[in-house]
Amino acid sequence: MTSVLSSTRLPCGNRVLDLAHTHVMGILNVTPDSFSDGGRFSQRDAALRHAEAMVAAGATLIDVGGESTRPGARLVSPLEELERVAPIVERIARELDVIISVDTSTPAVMRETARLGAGMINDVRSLQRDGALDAAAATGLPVCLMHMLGEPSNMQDSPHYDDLVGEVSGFLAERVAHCVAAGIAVEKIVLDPGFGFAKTLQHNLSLFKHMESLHALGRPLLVGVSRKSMIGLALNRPVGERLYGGLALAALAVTKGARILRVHDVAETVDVVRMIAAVESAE
Ligand code: 9MG
Repeated sequence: MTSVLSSTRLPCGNRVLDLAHTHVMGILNVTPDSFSDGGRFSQRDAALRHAEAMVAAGATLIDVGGESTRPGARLVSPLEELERVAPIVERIARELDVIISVDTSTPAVMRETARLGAGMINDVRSLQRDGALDAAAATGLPVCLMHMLGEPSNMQDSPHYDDLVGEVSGFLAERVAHCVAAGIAVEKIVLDPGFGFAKTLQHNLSLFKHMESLHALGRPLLVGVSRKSMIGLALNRPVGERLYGGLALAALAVTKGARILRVHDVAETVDVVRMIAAVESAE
């Protein structure tokens, strides 16, 4: 397995993530349609129960997001996003033993959720929104920078690359430089190729195949492919039938050195990670 990390310890608020091995990050979407069978309070209870189940299944991080990043998704206001995310972050921080990652590009959400106990910022826009670099730096939290071109509303409009891996790597290297200039220590940065973001099926497959090239950037990699259309298109499967394809990619990602897997199906993915670890640790 490939590893060029100078340190494997990633401080995430009041917890430390040991990146010597791969972790599973459970996805917790708190958009209005995610837990839709009741009023706001029962939706929050349902979200908390789902987080609790993912932690029991072995997730060491929970990624809480209040804005959909699917292709064509509409933007929500900072206030609406904060109202969705903040109460859940606060309750998870109080009630569960897990690192909370907040999936946001919004400076006010970064600042407030850090105050409430979040341990990581996961920004699909790589801190490119006005004020995001400064807000993330002020929290002192680690950040996940992801490759995407454009916005979720237009990113799938004929994406084109002359040198896919070189351009993804160059983009991430440039974002790392901006972070460091803004006062975010390089040791606090996690990188993500951004599968499904501004990429065709062939782009996604090729980037996955050559993922190891991104280790040259010297930072841990997070991979998110769970239930995504690259599985649907490769196997001709609707979203409800993408588990086995996703687990195959999870296993491949681990062997290619990914340190965090962002997934819906936590228990199944934890088994994949543990099984690989059992083989790796054999004589
Ligand atoms: C929020 N979100 C959806 N897909 C994602 C992915 O692949 N990586 C990261 N970091 N975040 C994602």
